[in-house]
Amino acid sequence: MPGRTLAIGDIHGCDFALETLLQNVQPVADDTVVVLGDVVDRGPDTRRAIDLLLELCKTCELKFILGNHEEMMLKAYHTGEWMREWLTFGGEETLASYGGSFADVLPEHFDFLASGLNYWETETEIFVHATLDSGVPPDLQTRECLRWERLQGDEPPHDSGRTVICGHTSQRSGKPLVFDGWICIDTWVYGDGWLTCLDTSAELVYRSKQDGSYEGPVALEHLVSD
Ligand SMILES: [Mn+2]
Repeated sequence: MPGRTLAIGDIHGCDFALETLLQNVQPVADDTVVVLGDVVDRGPDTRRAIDLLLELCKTCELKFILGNHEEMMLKAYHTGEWMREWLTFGGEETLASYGGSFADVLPEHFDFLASGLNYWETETEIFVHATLDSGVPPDLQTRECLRWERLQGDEPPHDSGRTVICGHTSQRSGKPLVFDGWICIDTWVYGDGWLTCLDTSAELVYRSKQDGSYEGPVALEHLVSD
């Protein structure tokens, strides 16, 4: 039996939500976990969230997609550009989790962030942080589209016929946004929402909160936003 494909939405430093989710979903060697980006910033412990993902790499296949927050952090680190913006949009919490400065960030954590993909695809899905231009193949998308643009909810399905699984546009309902050809699973864990994991073929949702709350698995169709 083939393994599961498990997409996880924006983690934003919510280490305990991630730990709770992984303890319940229990990825095994045949599973592929797709982390949709924005692992860093805003929440209380980015350092520990990345440690948990590095640990997870030893258990199963992990695909990490780069979010706009990782893009900001890497740009601030390498060039000094965007530093003010990044610190304002949650970078301050990230640095605090390491001890206060870039010098405290572990080299293997930078390596992990730098390994981030623009997107990842299967026969049936395209996984991306923010959104895609429906008429353009994934490898020709702009970085603005891949990591920055907000999902409006009325985009046409992608020309490839594959379902786009994305994060970035936080759903304050705490529920995935589902419409024809699209599933957004950024469900606002750093706010008052949930961290969502979607088993894409079974269409099952597992979700957790930073306070350790957990629900799942629940059928995706029972959870969709209004
Ligand atoms: Mn984002």
